[in-house]
Amino acid sequence: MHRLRTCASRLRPLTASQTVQSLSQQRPAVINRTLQPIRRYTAPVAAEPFLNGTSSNYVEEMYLAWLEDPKSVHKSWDVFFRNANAGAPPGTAHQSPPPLGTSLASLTQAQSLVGAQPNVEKLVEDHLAVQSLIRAYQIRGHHVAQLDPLGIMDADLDSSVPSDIITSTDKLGFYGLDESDLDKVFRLPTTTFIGGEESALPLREIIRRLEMAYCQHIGVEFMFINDLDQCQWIREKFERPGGRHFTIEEKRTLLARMIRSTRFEEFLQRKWSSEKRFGLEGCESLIPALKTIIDKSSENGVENVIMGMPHRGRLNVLANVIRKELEQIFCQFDSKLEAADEGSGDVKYHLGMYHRRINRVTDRNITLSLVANPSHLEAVNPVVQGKCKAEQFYCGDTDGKRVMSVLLHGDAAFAGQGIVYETFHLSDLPSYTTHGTVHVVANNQIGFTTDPRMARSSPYPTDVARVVNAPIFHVNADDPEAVAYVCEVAAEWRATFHKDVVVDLVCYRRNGHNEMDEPMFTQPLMYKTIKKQKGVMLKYAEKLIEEGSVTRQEYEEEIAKYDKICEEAHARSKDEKILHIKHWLDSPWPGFFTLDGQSKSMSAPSTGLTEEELSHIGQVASSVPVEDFTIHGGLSRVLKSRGEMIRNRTVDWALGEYMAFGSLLKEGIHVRLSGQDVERGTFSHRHHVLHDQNVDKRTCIPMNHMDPNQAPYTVCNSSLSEYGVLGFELGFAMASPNALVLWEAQFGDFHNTAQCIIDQFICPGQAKWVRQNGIVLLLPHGMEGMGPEHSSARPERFLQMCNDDPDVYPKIKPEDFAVQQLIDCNWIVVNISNPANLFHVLRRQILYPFRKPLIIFTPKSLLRHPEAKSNFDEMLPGTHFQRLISEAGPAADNPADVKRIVFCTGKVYYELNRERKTRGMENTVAISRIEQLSPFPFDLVKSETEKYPNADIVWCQEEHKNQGYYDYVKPRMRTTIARIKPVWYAGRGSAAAPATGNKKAHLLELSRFLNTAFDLDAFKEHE
Ligand SMILES: Cc1ncc(C[n+]2csc(CCOP(=O)(O)OP(=O)(O)O)c2C)c(N)n1
Ligand SMILES: [Mg+2]
Repeated sequence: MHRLRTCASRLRPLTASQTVQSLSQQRPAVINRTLQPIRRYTAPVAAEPFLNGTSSNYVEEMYLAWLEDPKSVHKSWDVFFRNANAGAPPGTAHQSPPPLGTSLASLTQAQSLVGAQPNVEKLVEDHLAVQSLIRAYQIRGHHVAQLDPLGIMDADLDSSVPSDIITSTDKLGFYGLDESDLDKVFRLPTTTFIGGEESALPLREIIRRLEMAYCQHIGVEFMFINDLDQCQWIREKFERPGGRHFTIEEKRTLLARMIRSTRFEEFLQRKWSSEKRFGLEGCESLIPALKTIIDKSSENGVENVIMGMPHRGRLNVLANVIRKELEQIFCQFDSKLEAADEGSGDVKYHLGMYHRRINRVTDRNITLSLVANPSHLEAVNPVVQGKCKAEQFYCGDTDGKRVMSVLLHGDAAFAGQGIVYETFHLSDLPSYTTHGTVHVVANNQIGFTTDPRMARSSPYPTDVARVVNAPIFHVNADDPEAVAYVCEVAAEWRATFHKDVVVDLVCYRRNGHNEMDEPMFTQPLMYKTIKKQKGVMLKYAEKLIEEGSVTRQEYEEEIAKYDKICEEAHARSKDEKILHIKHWLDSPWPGFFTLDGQSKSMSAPSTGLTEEELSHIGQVASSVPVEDFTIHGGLSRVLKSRGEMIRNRTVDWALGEYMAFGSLLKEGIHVRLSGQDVERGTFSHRHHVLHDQNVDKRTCIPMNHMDPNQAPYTVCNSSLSEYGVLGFELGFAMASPNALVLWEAQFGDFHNTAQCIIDQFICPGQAKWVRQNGIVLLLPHGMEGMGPEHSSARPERFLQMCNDDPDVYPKIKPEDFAVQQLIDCNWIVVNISNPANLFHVLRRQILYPFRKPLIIFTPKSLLRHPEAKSNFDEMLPGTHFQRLISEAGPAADNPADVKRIVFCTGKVYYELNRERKTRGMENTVAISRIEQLSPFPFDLVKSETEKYPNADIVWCQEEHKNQGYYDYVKPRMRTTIARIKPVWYAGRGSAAAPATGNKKAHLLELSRFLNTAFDLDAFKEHE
């Protein structure tokens, strides 16, 4: 389907005498005009009846010009403004224009056409019409731009032509104009740059220039941006006549890049025709597009580009943008090669990469990394942003001038995946902004087999970007120069405004979804057209040959040169005997590992602190470290009670966390805590940011007043997004091992809206990509009678994904047991029952010479529980994290008398303890707390069970039987005791929901399972 695109071409060409001449006065510079403080004048003219809506803008501009220089406007306006300012009543300020005097004799014939109009009202109306016509192109010109290389689809899914875009002369009627107006000259408003040096143009030329700017191979969508300077900037980039002139050298570079992009895919196709590679055919200009963005950004001072992208063209990007050695890519196609590294690895089109090299265009160093990602489309977006933010943070790049992110998208995924929106919403938040991301959409107008009309409700796949006022440049990907131009503008936009921008490369997909896929089943007509479509490289080469920018011989030589490079790399790839996933690391941590990628040692120093350090941190935590700062009365009481606790050498949960963060900061470790309402803490226990009660927005973070040489502490309330923010923090933690990065869920159950980050990145990240990560998840958890939500952080899900074998007792030397288990595990899952253990586990996270994700189920009622406190003695040098807290009461003194050992974890311990006391069973029942659920403390559980030979074994949990920990611990406990005894269950029965919504039922369930736990006959009948 072709729309009627232009009318200028059908209109009479301009004659020399009609070309534009400037009016007698130069227009004041745009910036001066646009920055005028008075945007709404209040002079009496405002009351004129014909001044409505858009017309008032036009008159306003003229009025401002008249104020500056009365001669700068037409005589009739001069008289009008004089009369109006003198107080003429509305409707009477207008007088017919005086006859042209001799001083105006130098005006051109064209001007006199306008000036000679007998009716000034008509003159005003026509000018207003032209002004709104210009505005119509700026707003809606992209709807008729020629964006689809195939010419069969409308990029906006709408074949209608806006009625205010002039596609035939009769459409001039919409504006009250007709063909006879085409040669009249109209003064141009300051909101357009189509005039270049001219301030007025004949209507015919105005339309022609608007079509050139907005309706060719580039469709610019930007008029929704509510910042005038930004709009003016874009208008200038696309409207200025003459456009971007490419030098011969630039054209040849562009062609060379097209050749690499195209021939790379052809090479893979020749060698491995039946292998999936998600080729770029149909969107080959993606490679020059990315290279242009990188060149331009490097020119503007960027040294480090972090990229994220899906499957489409990924190998090509690795080869031709990141410049991964070709042999490393090719050997991934060799199915016989064995993997050298531990872990299960990943398919080649998911792997990441990191490369530092010289940018040949700018001759500057540049580091490029492509972040490894799962199949889950768009999931990598927040991860890239987090990594980018971290890299900016560590190099002190506070405004994103040195480090930037580039995100690539598919059209269907960009429109369909909510994470795109969530990530956009991080883009301008102080603790999450990366100061502008360049987004590139490989818009092949199809998603797998689904037509865009079935895949989105928005006109373009890119509309989501409008929420953050990002300009969107749609471009026909079969026009490499147009592509290169919008990419230059996009990079400049980012460098100028430090905001997001989108390049929508409208292209097609020459093959099926992958190389084995038949597209004709579902898109027969589209693919018939595609089969006839000449490739973009060929088209561009022919254009350059024809215009003499390159000879055919040079073109063929360039092709032969690149083919040879591929062939030679292919030959070398055959020498590779083994696959190294390590070569595909996107975030190396120099110096953290040994040269062959191992942890430098097997042990960690004690996680304890000296008495002085504990007291000092405690003092900071209980004081306001700045002068004249008024805190809330309730907070004063909190700080006072903290002070008392410190004097008594005790800590509660908040202080345990404080001690861990504070000490790490003092040791130079950056700590970053992010999540919803983390600054105060959802449960109002943390208070890491103090707010002056008398001065708006005056805050203080005592943690940053610890020591002059400390590392900075970042604590930030996040947007209400789990998927986006957890992904972001994971990315932040990827950049350096020397930071404790924590994400806290408001309540643990909300993590499931970030499930993809947990399932695809955190749990298997090291196995897939040999990439360690020490992110900490704080997940408030516990059955407090609050109903099905807000209760369970779903421990069963995390435990089910642990990689330790339930049926095998690990063969590890006793002295290495704890550490080796951690090295082998995919993540650590803990449910901690006291503040000292929280303190240790957080410090251990950093002091160990390797990194593992740490999942902590954190308490709610224990935050203020009088028994859930720890003594300084439990945190002094020599103390450490307790994987299991053994019974320490009377039962431990006479173990032979103990009839039952109850194993449990977390908060239920306090309920069990109270019940045991009530029942007076301290001598007969031992209670043992498993604090580190995974890796399972087989060794400690073993000695604990052996200590009580006459006791039966019970696992007690407050969660329902099919949830919580039971399914995880039971087989491991059975393995530990060589299955000589049963492991009984005391807890809630199986259920669909995590908790009852009825408080009474909740309490009844609690008393029932406590009863089971202490009824020594409870399991007799089952034996
Ligand atoms: C979250 C998610 N859902 C579904 C899929 C399966 N899938 C793989 S590619 C694809 C189509 C993607 O279309 P588009 O984003 O336009 O990219 P293209 O393949 O056209 O480049 C789908 C649905 C996936 N990978 N991720
Ligand atoms: Mg697509």
